[in-house]
Amino acid sequence: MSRILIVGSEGQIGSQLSKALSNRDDFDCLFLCDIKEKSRTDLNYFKVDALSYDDLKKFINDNKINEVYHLAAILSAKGEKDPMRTWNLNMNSLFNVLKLAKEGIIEKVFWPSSIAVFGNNNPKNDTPQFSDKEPITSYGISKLAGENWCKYYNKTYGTDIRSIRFPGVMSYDTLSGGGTTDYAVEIFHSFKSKKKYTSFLDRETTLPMIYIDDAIDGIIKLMRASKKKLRIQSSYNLSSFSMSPKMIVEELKKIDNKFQADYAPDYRQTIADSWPNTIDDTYAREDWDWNSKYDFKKTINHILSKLALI
Ligand code: AKB
Repeated sequence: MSRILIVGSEGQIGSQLSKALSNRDDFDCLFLCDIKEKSRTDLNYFKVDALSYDDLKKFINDNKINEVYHLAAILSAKGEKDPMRTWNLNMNSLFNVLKLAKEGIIEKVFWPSSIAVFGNNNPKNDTPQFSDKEPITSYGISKLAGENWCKYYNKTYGTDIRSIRFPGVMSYDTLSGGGTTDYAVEIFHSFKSKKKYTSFLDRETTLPMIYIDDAIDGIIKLMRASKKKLRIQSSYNLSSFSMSPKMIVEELKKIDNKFQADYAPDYRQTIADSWPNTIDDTYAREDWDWNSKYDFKKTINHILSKLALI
């Protein structure tokens, strides 16, 4: 049975993954860690710096952890404010986890990559698994390098590192914090507080997105899949639906026609323009039965009901 550690448990994905895992009974023990003093949850939380190999190793050894979900990262937009800090955190924390896997201290790792690995030279629609990758952000460069290192460790040292290239994740309670797709979470909070929302992406900018419940489901499915079936050793393309800021505004106006939004694209527009519009996720569907449950409308309705807005 697994003894699980979520590194970066207080972030957008970590906070929901810890809830989802704590409701399951197919593992022995769940530990959460992050660099914050306290967790927002009442789960088994510890402050551990993933950049310290010694601290991480001690924590993992002391608690006999064998499965790690390494989610700590600086995202695309925030990453551009300090590209070297982004590279340092994203890569060196991953190297620490990879090293522990190589040493046989941990048996299985999940690590998220992103559509940010793509750049301007791949097809924008149904971007294939093996398309060109010329990321334009420090975050994207770190995710692409990380993917290649995961593949290298799996092939060279026989480790079991699994990964998904996430689209923008839509959630309702934890903001993603520093992403180019954050508008899709922020807008609901403006709507709730009856404030006008100014989108930092233009109205028609269409990006691949996924609802948090589907994202969590994808992680758990991939981690529970048979290793023999996994053809992708780097990171799996994953798709759910695609949408633009205008599409959300139209849905919100149907509920309250006084809701106002305008558009003031900033540096994040260039990042969004370099990313795919839609993703081809055939490998994920074939290898581990990936199928999303939430389309655009269902996602909007779920978020609105979670925020008690409908
Ligand atoms: C971001 O916008 O940086 C992230 C991502 C797509 O990886 N949400």
